[in-house]
Amino acid sequence: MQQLIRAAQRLGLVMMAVVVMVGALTLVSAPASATNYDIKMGNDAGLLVFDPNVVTVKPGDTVTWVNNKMAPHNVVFDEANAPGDKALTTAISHTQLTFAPGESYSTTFTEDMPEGTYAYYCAPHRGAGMVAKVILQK
Ligand SMILES: [Cu+2]
Repeated sequence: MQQLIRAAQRLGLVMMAVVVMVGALTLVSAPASATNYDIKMGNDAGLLVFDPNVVTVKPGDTVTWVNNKMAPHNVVFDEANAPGDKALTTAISHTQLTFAPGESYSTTFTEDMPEGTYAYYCAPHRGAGMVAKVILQK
């Protein structure tokens, strides 16, 4: 009988250890939830702006630019106004013009990208003030 009790106690300890370990693993491996930010190209009132024109993202987050009004638009990141080099700003730019409403493209900001403010503009409307930024915060 005592042996049985001891065995049951040991089993209880093992079960507790398993629960604690699984719990710890879950806490460590839980991925930070990635967020998607939609940015309208041309706001609802028909102004030549990105709306919103500033978004702050974390690594893993995605920014999606959606053609809204006053096309054509595009998204050009400028290495002079970004923490990354030309290769990076070229890689995250979308120079192809969008014409149709609802057309979109996305960029995911990743852990290997330097933290900071990434300024971008719409090439056809830069002079009209269609400029904006993505702030990558780690
Ligand atoms: Cu534009």
